[in-house]
Amino acid sequence: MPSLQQTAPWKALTKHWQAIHHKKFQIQEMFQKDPQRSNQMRLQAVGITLDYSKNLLTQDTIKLLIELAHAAELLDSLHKMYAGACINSTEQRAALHIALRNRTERRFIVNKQDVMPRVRTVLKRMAKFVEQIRSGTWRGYSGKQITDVVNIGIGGSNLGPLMVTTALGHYHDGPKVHFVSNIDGTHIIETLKPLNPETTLFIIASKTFTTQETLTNACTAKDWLLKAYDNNLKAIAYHFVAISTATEKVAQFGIDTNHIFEFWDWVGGRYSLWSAIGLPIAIAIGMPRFYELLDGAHAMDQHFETAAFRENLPVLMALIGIWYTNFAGFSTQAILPYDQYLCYLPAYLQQLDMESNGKSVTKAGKPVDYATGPVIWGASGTDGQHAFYQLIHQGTQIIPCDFLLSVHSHNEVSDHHLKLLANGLAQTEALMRGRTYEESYQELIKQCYTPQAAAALAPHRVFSGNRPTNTLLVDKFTPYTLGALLALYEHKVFVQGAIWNVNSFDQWGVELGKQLAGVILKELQSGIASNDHDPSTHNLIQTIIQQRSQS
Ligand code: G6Q
Repeated sequence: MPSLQQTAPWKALTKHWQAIHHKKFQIQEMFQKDPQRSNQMRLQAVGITLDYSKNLLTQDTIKLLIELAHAAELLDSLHKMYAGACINSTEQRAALHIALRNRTERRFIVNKQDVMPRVRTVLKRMAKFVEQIRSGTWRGYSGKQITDVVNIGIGGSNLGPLMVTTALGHYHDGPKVHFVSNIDGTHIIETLKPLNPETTLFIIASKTFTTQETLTNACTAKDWLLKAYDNNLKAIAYHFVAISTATEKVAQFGIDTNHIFEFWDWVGGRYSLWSAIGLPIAIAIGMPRFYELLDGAHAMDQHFETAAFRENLPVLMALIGIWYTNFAGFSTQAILPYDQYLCYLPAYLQQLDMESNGKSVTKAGKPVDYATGPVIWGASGTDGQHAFYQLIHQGTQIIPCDFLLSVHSHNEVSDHHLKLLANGLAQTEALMRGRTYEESYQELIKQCYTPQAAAALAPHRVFSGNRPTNTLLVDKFTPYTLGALLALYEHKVFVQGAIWNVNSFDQWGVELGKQLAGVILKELQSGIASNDHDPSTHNLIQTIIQQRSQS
């Protein structure tokens, strides 16, 4: 395969962007020139409608982007993932999160073995446990029913379950579920404050069971529990379960090995909410609804695998992202869900995308000579409108946005939802339409400004417009549609990684900081700062040591 920049479609796309830019392409004009644009740039699959017509592109752009996908052998990468090949080459692992939500008899093979029997066994064990907790047959050591579940995990062992549990808040009918991730003692102390140890269950979620934050929080939780039970170690078995691939380490920590929910090295942390890592979700909403979440994701997996690129939601969204990142030079992307329940979605997608594609070497370890993963950020609407949207509308950077809307709300109270929808749609329209100087000036005159005052104010009220957005519309954010939506973004990230030829499934960038933190921790504990640091870090360590010794 030639280097990406040397391929014919890449060269054509570079010229194509220059032409679009040069001609001052206006999305609004494209709607006038092509009455079919809105219908043709709209795609529906698995309950999700994607309107991508308000983008800086034409049908020719899509055609060229699809050629780029072919030149980058996307289909081959897709088949490799579905075949359980070792696509996470730096860690010698497959990436088979699709197997976790496989709802058919299909086999998924890793190292010549079908993983599906083990997947189903764990799901059955989860179902039994979830039922015991929710029905109250599982009791704490003193015989009381569990009212609160605290998930202790971080990164992929936290963000996915936290986001989905919150996103499906409407369906909660089990014990209250809490999440502790940060090593900052405040997180666990504030979480435990209102809880009763006798009615609290801890889930220690860690793939490796070596993560400093999780193990530190788990130890604090254990101390808190044992204090309530006069240090009676027997209580641990009633109040602690673990989700991990590292059975021995869990046992060393003191958790009963019968209370371990297993997953496997072919499940990446940020792709793991579909595995036993989803246990807190299932406890909150019940197993049937957890299965619906898997069903939605599975339906999207099938769509991704079988739909032609032109009709393929993840592929199209990925290609539009590549168009902006590599040819237009837009380096960030905003995720704007108009749904309060989806408040953690931007943070979740931030990890999914930035940890997967924030890479600067190819799979072969050679430096890339093109941009890779963009900065992903955002917040739920309408709050963002009163905060950072200013920059999206009038700033000097162009920020492509994904607007996520639902036709119906779980909370149809008075006209809240229509107002929410009106705001979301209005933003996409305003971003595209903009407002000229003349329009601003005339509006001000109508509002009885003097011509002089109107002329002074009008430039501040000009919106350049022509700012690109995708709109994703679902009927309602149910477990099924949420599952489909998350799988859509997972595959979008996969497609981009495949085209950029980076390994989307490793995360070596988190290592160095961890190593250095270990060194600094020893110095903070001993009160002796070494001279091995740069002067800035050394001085900061010194200052902290001095100030802590005075208090
Ligand atoms: C995700 C990353 C990372 C990981 C956490 C927690 O893909 O690998 O976010 O999930 O570092 O790791 P453990 O689950 O091993 O504690």
